[in-house]
Amino acid sequence: MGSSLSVPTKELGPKHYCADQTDLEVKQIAQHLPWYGPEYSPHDVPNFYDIAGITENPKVFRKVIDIFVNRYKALGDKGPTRIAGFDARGFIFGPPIAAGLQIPFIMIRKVGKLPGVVATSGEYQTEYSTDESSIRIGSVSREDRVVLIDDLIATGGTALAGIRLVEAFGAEITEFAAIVSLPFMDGVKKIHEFDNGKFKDVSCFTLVDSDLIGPEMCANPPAGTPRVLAPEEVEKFLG
Ligand code: HSX
Repeated sequence: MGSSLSVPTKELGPKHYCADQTDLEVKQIAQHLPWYGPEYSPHDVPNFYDIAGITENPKVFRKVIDIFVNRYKALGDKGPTRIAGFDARGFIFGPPIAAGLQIPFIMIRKVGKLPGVVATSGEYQTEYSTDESSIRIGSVSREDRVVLIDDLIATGGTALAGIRLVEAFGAEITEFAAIVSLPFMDGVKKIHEFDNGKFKDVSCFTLVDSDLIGPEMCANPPAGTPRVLAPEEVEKFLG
């Protein structure tokens, strides 16, 4: 059974929303988002936010899912008919939200992974890579209303690619949502300003601003700790 948990929302600009960062639930979720510096992260970014801090805590994970489920339940008849998750970490949050709403979950996959006939976005830049996304023909139709979900929005490149793809199917976009936002990277602006404002009416909602995740959440091990271990080295490392 889900809860009725919801968090107050603030409007940052037209169609740009975030959870109230002073809300205690939001603060608690932020306390489950450790970050790693470049030496201990898979990418060369100053702060790599690790949503494993949420998924490894069932109560907090549940809260995050409930917040999104209740946000979209509240739309009633106008609520989404599909949740679309981004490869890969949108695949962690999307399915339980879709299951909670009893609607299908669909995959926005990196190119070259899906079977069948696929629509692809073309290449785009993200915070740290060049990617290309795809959706299988048949997973979404022009009758659908779609929420797109990812773990994090930085430059907005990934979100924009997904929005362009879903729009190509003729579906209505209910919202793009992410758990973490890096506000200084202006990802939502990129979405709203694309192609002379073609997606200016796409609602964007994020739960936790990176500003709320302070230095105390740095999870780097002591300097000099090896970054990668072979299986036979693990036992000795653990001591
Ligand atoms: C990360 O980059 C996240 O999981 C998102 O999928 C993506 C966000 O970056 P950006 O496209 O907003 O720059 O891997």
